[in-house]
Amino acid sequence: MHGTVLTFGTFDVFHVGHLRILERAASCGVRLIVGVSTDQLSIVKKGRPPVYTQAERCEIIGALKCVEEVFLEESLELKRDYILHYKANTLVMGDDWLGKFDEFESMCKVVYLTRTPAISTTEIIEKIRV
Ligand code: C2G
Repeated sequence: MHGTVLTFGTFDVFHVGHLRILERAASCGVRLIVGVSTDQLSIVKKGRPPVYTQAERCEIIGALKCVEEVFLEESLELKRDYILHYKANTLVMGDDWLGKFDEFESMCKVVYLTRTPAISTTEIIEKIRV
């Protein structure tokens, strides 16, 4: 357990599934840096704008004890640049991305952690709606 851990996400309508993966990611190293997807990238990934703006999502993630630093993730194509820029030793992602980032194993350790079942921003929005 050493070095810088990097993870990415939209983290919209923050919930314990997000918290758990961030705390587990943080335990993989000395410091956790989080790339929070811009509103634009979230629209590309999810097909809808996030409920919380990028500024609000960065504020929430940045306030977490287990997070040392946050930055805006502009594109899914910039991971190599982000890994180099932050000199990350470990890239952590939820296992819904299993295998998708194996190409970076030449640069850093790639760890896929199991998602927390039965909770998602989409489900929360649906629950609130009814
Ligand atoms: N997550 C989780 N359990 C849940 C929901 C989400 O562990 N119930 C994890 C996801 O696996 C991801 C992180 O929380 O690692 C953030 O989830 P999203 O905000 O949905 O992020 P995503 O759209 O997967 O963005 O470059 C990668 C992308 O930006 C990742």
